[in-house]
Amino acid sequence: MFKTKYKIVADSSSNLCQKNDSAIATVPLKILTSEKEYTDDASLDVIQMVKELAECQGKTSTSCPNIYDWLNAFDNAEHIFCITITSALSGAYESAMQAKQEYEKKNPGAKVHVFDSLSTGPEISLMIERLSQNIQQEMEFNEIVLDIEKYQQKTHLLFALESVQNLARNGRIHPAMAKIVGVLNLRIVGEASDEGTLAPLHKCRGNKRAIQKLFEEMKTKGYQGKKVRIDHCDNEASAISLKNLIMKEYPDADIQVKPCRGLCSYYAEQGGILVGFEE
Ligand code: X90
Repeated sequence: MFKTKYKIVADSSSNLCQKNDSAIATVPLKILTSEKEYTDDASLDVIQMVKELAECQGKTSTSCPNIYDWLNAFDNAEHIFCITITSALSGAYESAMQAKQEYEKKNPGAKVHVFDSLSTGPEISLMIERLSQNIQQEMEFNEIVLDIEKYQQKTHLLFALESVQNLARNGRIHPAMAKIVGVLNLRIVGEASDEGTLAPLHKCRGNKRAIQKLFEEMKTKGYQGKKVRIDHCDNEASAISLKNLIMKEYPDADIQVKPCRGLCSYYAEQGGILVGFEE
């Protein structure tokens, strides 16, 4: 017998943290140093981790959930919608697909669909919100899958980063891109590409300029006043100035700001801003 009918399971790159037995569960990635392992769950003190990492001399890295982490989070539900960080940069999608196969084999009648977000953070939040709505409206499993795939075409992720050291050191960006950042007061503004990789768009001097560029890029990509989700790494002030800038032109826009959890904080680094929005 199944415990629940529907369940949404995402990884911690979504910047949400929820227990395995809640309707939306999040599965932690890990951040590793030579001395310590940080599990990106509710018990992680993210700001403390960012501080410790800044002082850390040695090599650091991350690891994705394994098949058993996913299976535990599936928690005996009948229908599971699973969303992972982009498969272009992480093994999370692969391990979730293995978990799906295992789970469906072991639980006849169970259905698991794994979405490759080709993105991370706030764009995953938007997908989760849409999934919750669809479940509430009692749409069919296959209908929900199709709706989310269509929705994904209409959502985007932009970012502004002050440092891309951790991305470069772990081979997640082209070395040429790492060279152009890291200069004092320079921000890189970019997007999640259609292939789910980081694509740089602009170099900006200073925070204010970066925020303006983010908003310009949003409009170029078709933003017209719908939902925006802004996740920041220890930079609420910039997140709020972006929110205010958007509200000046679109006073009724539904905009929410939240801090990054561990995985996004590690890669977006101190000051980083991620923006997910609907066109
Ligand atoms: O499996 C693992 O160890 C996780 C690797 C994740 C690598 C990339 C994380 C990026 C986090 C940085 C800015 C937004 C990037 C958008 C990419 C599509 C956030």
